[in-house]
Amino acid sequence: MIHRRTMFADLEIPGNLFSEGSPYTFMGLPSDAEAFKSARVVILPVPYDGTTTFVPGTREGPRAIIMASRELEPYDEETETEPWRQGIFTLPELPVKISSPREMVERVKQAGLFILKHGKIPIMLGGEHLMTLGLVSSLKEFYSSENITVLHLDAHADLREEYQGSPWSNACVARRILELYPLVSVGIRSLTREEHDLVRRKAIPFYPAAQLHEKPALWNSIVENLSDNVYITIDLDVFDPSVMPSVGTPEPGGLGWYEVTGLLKQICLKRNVLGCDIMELKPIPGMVAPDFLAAKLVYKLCAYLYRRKGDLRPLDKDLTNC
Ligand SMILES: [Mn+2]
Repeated sequence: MIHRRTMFADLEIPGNLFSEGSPYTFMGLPSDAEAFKSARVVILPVPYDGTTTFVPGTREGPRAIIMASRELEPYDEETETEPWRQGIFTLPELPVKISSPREMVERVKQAGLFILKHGKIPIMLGGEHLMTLGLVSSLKEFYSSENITVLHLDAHADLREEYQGSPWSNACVARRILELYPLVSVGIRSLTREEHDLVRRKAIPFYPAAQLHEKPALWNSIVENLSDNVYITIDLDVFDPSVMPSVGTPEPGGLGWYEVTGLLKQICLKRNVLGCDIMELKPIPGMVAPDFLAAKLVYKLCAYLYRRKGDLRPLDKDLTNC
């Protein structure tokens, strides 16, 4: 067993970027240097909930997902694959800087650049949704292509310009992302009048949960609104609270398991997925089903991603310090 610090020294990670962190890995898969080299997917746990305003606790999310992942069946019956064989490597938890959400976003960005530089697909586990901005920022810096869309699965529009006096809040994450890439929002059922006006003004492809419920044909048009390359961000409150109660701001009328996984499968088949995140798990002690749902969702994504990565060209600049 190679000690993590030694391993990361070999991989030229800045010494202070990653902590010793949790000893746990997704599905208990190996965490040595060889496993990193051969992995296609890299899991980045970000246990941060510094700007959460209602009920904190998503800092426990990544660890709960990783713990639950140990109960996953390695074989995926739907795709008839064993997704772990493509290599799923789990980084140690990203050290948290609780006092500065902006600095935390920057840390996520640096971790994202590290993963992308090594030719891997990042899957971030949260933690609060603002951290998505860090990973999306790493795509912006790494890829030369503008041909990227962010698919946003969420109960909330998160399009506020600022919230409680700060632009660095969960409630603003989609607005900040929109400053970087086009956005497609799915499953929304809570937003302000101003947010709704913005959706119309900017003609954001927008799929409220109620409309998807009333017109199932709408599901097919979601993929058509995505560009060739896609980043997928999933706030777990997009699911109905009956299957996903472990979130800070539950909203009735959410999506079901097969609706979400069916959409993800279509996207992975028809588009090039550059990275994903699964955010906002706030574990409820003693209730394992939601934690397991989140773990299985990660594994489903790995199964659907089990295909050739496209040939996006990284930006022609020096990223060796990432
Ligand atoms: Mn939300």
